[in-house]
Formats: sequence, structure tokens, C-alpha cells
Amino acid sequence: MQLFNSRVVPRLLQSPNKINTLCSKKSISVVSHKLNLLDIEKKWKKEWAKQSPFPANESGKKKYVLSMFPYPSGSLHMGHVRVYTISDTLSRYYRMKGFNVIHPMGWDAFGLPAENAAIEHHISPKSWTKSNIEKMKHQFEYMNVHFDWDREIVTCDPSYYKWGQYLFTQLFRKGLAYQADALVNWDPVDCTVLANEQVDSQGRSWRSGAVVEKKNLCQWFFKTSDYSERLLKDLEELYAWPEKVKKMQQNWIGKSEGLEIQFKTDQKYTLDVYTTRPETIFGSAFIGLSKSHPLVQSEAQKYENLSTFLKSDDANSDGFELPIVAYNPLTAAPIPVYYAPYVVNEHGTGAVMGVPMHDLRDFTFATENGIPFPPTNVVLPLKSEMINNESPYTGNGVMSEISGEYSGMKNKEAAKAISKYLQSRGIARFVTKYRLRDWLVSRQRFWGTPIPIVHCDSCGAVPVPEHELPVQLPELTDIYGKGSSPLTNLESWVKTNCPQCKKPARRETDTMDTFVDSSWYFFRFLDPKNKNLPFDPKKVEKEMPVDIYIGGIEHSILHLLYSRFLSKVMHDIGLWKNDSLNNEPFTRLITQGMVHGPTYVSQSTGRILKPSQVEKILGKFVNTANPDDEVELCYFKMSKSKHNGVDPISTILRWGSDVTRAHLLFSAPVDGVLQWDSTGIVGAERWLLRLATCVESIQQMDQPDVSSSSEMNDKTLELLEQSHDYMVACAKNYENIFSLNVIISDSMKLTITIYNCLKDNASPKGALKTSAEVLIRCIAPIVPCISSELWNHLGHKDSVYTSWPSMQKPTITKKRVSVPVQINGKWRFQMNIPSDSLSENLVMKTVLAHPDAHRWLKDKKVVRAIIKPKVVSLVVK
Ligand code: ANZ
Ligand code: ZN
Repeated sequence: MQLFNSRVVPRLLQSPNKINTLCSKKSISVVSHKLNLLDIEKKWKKEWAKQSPFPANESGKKKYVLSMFPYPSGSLHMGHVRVYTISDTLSRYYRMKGFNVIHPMGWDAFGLPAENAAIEHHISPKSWTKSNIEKMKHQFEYMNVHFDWDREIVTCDPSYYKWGQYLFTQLFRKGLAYQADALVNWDPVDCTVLANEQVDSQGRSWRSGAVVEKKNLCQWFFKTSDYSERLLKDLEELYAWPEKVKKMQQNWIGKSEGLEIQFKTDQKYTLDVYTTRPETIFGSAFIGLSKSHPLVQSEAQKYENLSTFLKSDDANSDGFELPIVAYNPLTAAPIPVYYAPYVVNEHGTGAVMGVPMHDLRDFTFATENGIPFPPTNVVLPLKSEMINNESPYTGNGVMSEISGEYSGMKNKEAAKAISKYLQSRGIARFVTKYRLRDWLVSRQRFWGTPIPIVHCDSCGAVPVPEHELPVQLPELTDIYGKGSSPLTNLESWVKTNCPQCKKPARRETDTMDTFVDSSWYFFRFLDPKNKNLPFDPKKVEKEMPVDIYIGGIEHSILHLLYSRFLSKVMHDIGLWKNDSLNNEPFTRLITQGMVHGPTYVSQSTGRILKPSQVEKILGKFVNTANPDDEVELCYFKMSKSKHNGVDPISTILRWGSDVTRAHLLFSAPVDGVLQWDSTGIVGAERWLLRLATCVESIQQMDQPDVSSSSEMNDKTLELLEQSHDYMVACAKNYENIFSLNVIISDSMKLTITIYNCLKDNASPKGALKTSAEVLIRCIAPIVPCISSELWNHLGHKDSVYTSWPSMQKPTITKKRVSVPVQINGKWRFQMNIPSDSLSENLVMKTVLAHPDAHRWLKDKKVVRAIIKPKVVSLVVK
């Protein structure tokens, strides 16, 4: 294959091949040949289809590199290309380093889009999903990512979901999967239940955007709450996770330690409040109850105006005073009791003691509802100027005069003493609360793993026995209607017999949340074809935990928390063990940043314009339809609605996968936002072409490959030194992962150095070749095709991936140093002297031989010479 245009390459070789430092610096013009990167790619893809470029390495140390598997939507987007380029690059690097790399890929194939597409187009979700998988696999080929396809998993395949069902029955038997009535989030558009986490802060569905309603339905749960403490504590094991992700998990689990205190009332009830600040009890001005607090509910039965009030708009911050008086257990002061909308049902006891002087929410509520409270602090800041009566004081300090026998104590000590006292009276207890709720796993949808339960009138919920698994989804080509799963209407599927008493019974028609499928797939990757167990514990114990897990920051909470939970549960059930990391599944987590696309925003309307509606005039973007309307170029997350998506496949078809990969990695650190700039991609291409030019020129030098250090001038030594340091830095940056972009900028620098050395025609072939070889091998993980091609060009028959480069640091770091020469205290000229020889004799010889010496010395005599490493000073007369 003709890879170089022969018209151009010889130009670089016109200068004599003999090493001659004195030869005139012949400059070469920038070589503008056309190396066909796309042809090179075709060639190597064909080659690798026949034979893998990676040396077999069963005995190497394992390295499990995992990127989050995708939902098969049908097309890879830039975010996918980014994450899979990172994992592919790392897996290639570790292969070169001699590791036995596991780099699997599969499909998170259940879920709503397939079902919605099926409803819309009357096709089966199975065939829709299957054809999407085919398309995306093809796109992976374009990207040139190398996965262990023999480990491929498709979660909608019965051979996979059988084991999800098996896990469900195991959890059920341990009491970790249970059914309960729950006030659930109901998405009225998608007609399904959502987990709390799938409802955003404005109460809208994460998927359809509809305002979520509350419905009381019988649902399946996993008892994640049993694992709250372990999930929290074991975050400490995860030293190689980003701090911010650990913090998010910690907040999600939301541990809070406090006191439950009983308040007596003027009626038969007592009210338990939950507080983390018991010492502020002296300032409690009211009791606030949540909407579903039993007292609020029972009062609503009695008073119609309360029940109407409760049904009114949720956004209302008004409270409702109940006809009940509570008594402060320490001071016996009577305090009013309110329904308070800001008190949430799920936290604590759903009842708070409101302390307006020390808590902002209490302050706002009391002020807005006209609840009286004296403007006196219970806790005084140590510096009195910090008191501001406009807002509550939430810090620490000393107990004020209104706190009786506790006044003068530090508030934390007072809190302890008060807790102790209230406990001794039997009206308080210490409690630890977690925000983490049980995981609602059932969904009223068709396209998911059927929950393997049979409902029997006599035996209740009975798990399907293992030998009857999988409970297979029926083949449906037409999914009509929403609301309940189409399974409910399929009598033939629903009707069955009870596994226990054999009487007629009904199958559960809910399917599992797809987060269940994605919470253990990385175990199955290690033993994907096992027919007897979800996985062989021996294999898993050898290869878990995942060494590097790469994925989007948007999965920082749920997916990772659920995966951690199931890993621990599977350990407790006895399916695997890994004590070194407390059964945590992921040693290191890399969260890659978003990809943002160029977005054109009209300055006059604020609307987003399509690129075709924008033109650049005199360096400014304007709206084509209205040239007075200036347009600002911004970067936002790529999306259809913003007209800023860039199709990765057409980019690859135009520039080739090597160039696309290099540009992607170069444009931002791994965890940073990547602003996709299509105009910049040419820089990556230029770099690779320049490197190719250098290699070709080196190869055509008519010299032996090996050169001894005695032949080397400063420039060459510098080149070798730079190459060595570059190689060391590359390895560090690959291990660090976040700075893959630095590898490319360093590689560009080294390419320029090699190019300049060639231009200067001052370095021996051996040295240039060594540098080029180091460079090519260091970038092989990023640009597989061009590096393989150039490696061949340098005369190597083996694969570029055979090993990571090694080279000695040149022993003479620098042969000569530049030293200023002063004559009678004034700087006169610089001269080069050997750095290791400061003998007076040699230095003086060099000074006198210098072309400038004559001008300054003329016939004067040197009376004294002071020779220091950094300066030569002569006194002359
Ligand atoms: C009195 C008090 C005084 C409070 C003070 C705070 C500051 P965490 O750490 O999040 O658990 N609280 C308790 N249950 C609540 C509920 N269901 N809805 C809303 N707020 C609730 O916070 C515990 C604190 O949040 C509790 O301590 C309680 O207010 C409030 F100067 O009690 B505190
Ligand atoms: Zn039965």
C-alpha cells in the first residue's frame, strides 16, 4: 500500500546523511504529504480481525478495566465514545505492561425506550433491542475499541436474567426482598412507579418530566436500609474514589444521630420529636408535625377544615394549628402544636420541636405563622457580636441564662447532660437515623426481568423454585396500552400453580427496576456462560474487585450504591468473598466529564439556533435570517433540542478513529468537561502526519541504526534525555488516568524535537530511531492503527503492543554548558565549555580561542582569571 507520497518524503533526506555538526543548517520546508490515515486503518482492522495484536498473557497479573455498559439506544454518542476511548486506551496500556487485562462489554438492554418504541411502532421490544445492539457493535468497530466480546452480556437475554431472578429469590428467602404497601411516586405520563431517586427536586419524573403523583400501591422492595451503616463505613475503604462521589454517597445515606424526646400534651397523646440539638429545648416555641403524622391524620378525620387544608396545594408553606397543647418536658411551658409542611414524613419521627432562635426553617415557620417566641438565645456565641436577631444562631457556644441549671455550660456538654437526664426520666432515647430508604424495585412494565414470585391464596408469595427459572417473558409483538404491565392482561402467562401447594395461583406481573440488572453485571462478566450459578466464586474471587471502573458522574449515587449493596448481599449469601476491600466491587472509580457541543444562542431572543441558521461575519456570529441579531457561541451538554450534537461516527469516517481518539483525549483532562471543537481536530491529524514524516525520514537515513554516545552532540543528548523522561511521564500519566491529555501534549512536543533534530541533520539515526520507537510505543494505546503502521516502518515485525518501551537515561546529561565571560567586571560574551572540565588550563584555552576574545583582549594581558562553574572572570591590563 502506498502510504507516503514519494514526491515529498525525499526532501527531508536531501541533506547529507553523514553526521556533521558543522554542516550548514539546511532548513527543510514543512512537508505537506498526504499519508492516508484511513487506508492505514482499514489495513490494520483487517489484520486484527485475523490475529489479535495482543500477546497472550494468561499468567500476567489481572487488571479488570471496566466501563459502564450502555443502553442499546441504537447509536453511540460522543459521551459513549469518550468513555470507551478511555477504557480502551487504559486496557491497551496495561496489556503492554504485561497485565492480564479483562475488558468486557455488554448491554443494559431492558428498559423503557424499547417498550415505548414497541408501543409506537408495533414491533417487539426484543427485536428492536437486538437490532440496536447490532448497530452499536458495528459502531464500536469504527471506533476501534477492543473488547473481550466472548464475555458479552445482554441483560434482556434469559441466560442473564435467570440469574437476576435467582438473586431475587435468594434475597426473598433472607427477608431482604419484601412486599409492602407504599405511597409511591406515580408518573402519569409513562404510567409507572418511580423510585424516590428518579424524582427530581421539583417533583418531576427524571424520564418524562411529568409532575409525579402519589399513589398507594403494593410494591417490592430490597432492604437497602439494613446495609446503611456498612455502605457508609466502607466508603473509607475506597481511597481511590473521587472525594466528591464519596461525599454524595455519604449524603445520600444521610446518617444522623440524635435524641427522640417525648412531649406530653393536654390530651391522651404524647408526641415524640426527633432532634439533633436537645440542648435547644429551652427555646422550643412549637411542635411541628408532618402531613402523614398519625395525629395530623386523626385530627383531619375530626375537622373538615384541616382535611381541606391538607388537600390544598403542597407548595403552601402555611401551617395549621391543632387544638392540642404540648408541654416542654424541662420547663413545663405550654407550646402549640402545628401541622407544618416543611416537616417531612420520612425523616425521624415526622415531628420536630421548633426552635426559631436556632434553626432557620423553624424561624421562618414561626414568623410566617405568627407563633410567638422570645428573642432570647439558648446558646450564645462566644463572641457576642455574632448575634443577629434577624436570623437564628446555628453555631456552638455557651448556654444562656434561660437554660436553668445548664446555663454557663458549653452547649455540647449541656446536650449530653440534658440527654442523660431525659433518658433517666424515661422520656428520651438515643437513635441513629439514615436517610437511605429501602430500594423500590418493582415496575409495572413489560420490558424488564419478571419478578420470580407466585401469589397463592393459601401460601402467600412463594418464590419460583430454582429449577423453574428463568421465568421467561412471553414473546409479544404488540404492546398495547400503558398503565399496568401488559403481562397482567396475558391470562395464559399469569395463570400458574403454586410451587408449594400446587393449587392454582397467579404469577407476579411486576418486573424489576433495570438498576437491578446493572448492579451485578460485572460479576457475570467474569463467568458469563455459567449454567449452574450466577458465577463461579473461585473465578470471581480471583478477578474481583474491578480495578478501574469508568463512567459518568450521573451514576455517582444510585448505580454505585446499588452495586455496592448487591456486592455485599451476595457476599453475605455466600456467593463470593473479598475481605481485602470489605466486599466492595470497585477499587478505583474514574468519573469522566461531560461532552459539551458548540451551541448558538441568539442574543435578542435567547433562543438556540441551528448551526445552519448562523454565519460568521467579520469574526462575529450572526443570525442568517437577521444579521442584526448577534449570536453567542456557548457550550452545553450535547442534545437534540440544543442542535449541538456531533455524530461521532461521521467524525470517525472523516478523520479516522486514531485522529478522533487523540482529539477526544487531548481536548480535556478525563474528568473535565470536554468542549467538542470540530475545528481543532485537524491539530491531531497534523501531529500524526508529522510523526509519520519523521519516521519515514529516519528510516531512509543511510546509517547504521546503532550509534555510540561519543557521536552525540548536545542536541542529540537532549533528545534522548527528553525521550527518556517522556516515557517515564507517560507511564505515570496512564496510571494517573486523569491526565491522559498530557500524554498527547508531551507526545506532540517530542515529535517536534525529533523533527527539529532531523531538520538540523545533526543526530545519528540510532538516536532518532530510539526516540521514535519510544514515542510510537507510548502512544500505541491511544492511536492503535498509525502506531502499528509506523512500528512496522521502523522495521519491526512484531506487534507494537508486545511490550512497554524501556530505555536508559543517557549517562551524560549534557556535554557542554554555556558560561558568561566577564572582562574587568563587564559581561562580554558567552562561551561553551565541557560541563565536567573546569581545569584552568582548558578553560583559558577555550576563552582565548573564542572568536570574540580577540576583540576584547586585543594585546592586553590577562593578569588574573577566576573560574567558577557559572562564570569566568578575567582581569586584564
Ligand atoms: C431542634 C433543633 C434545634 C434542630 C436546632 C436543629 C437545630 P438531620 O441532621 O438532617 O437528621 N428534623 C427532625 N425531623 C425532621 C423532619 N421529619 N422533617 C424536617 N426536619 C426534621 O436533622 C435533624 C434536625 O432536623 C432535627 O434537630 C430537627 O430539628 C429537624 F437549633 O430539632 B432539630
Ligand atoms: Zn400454595
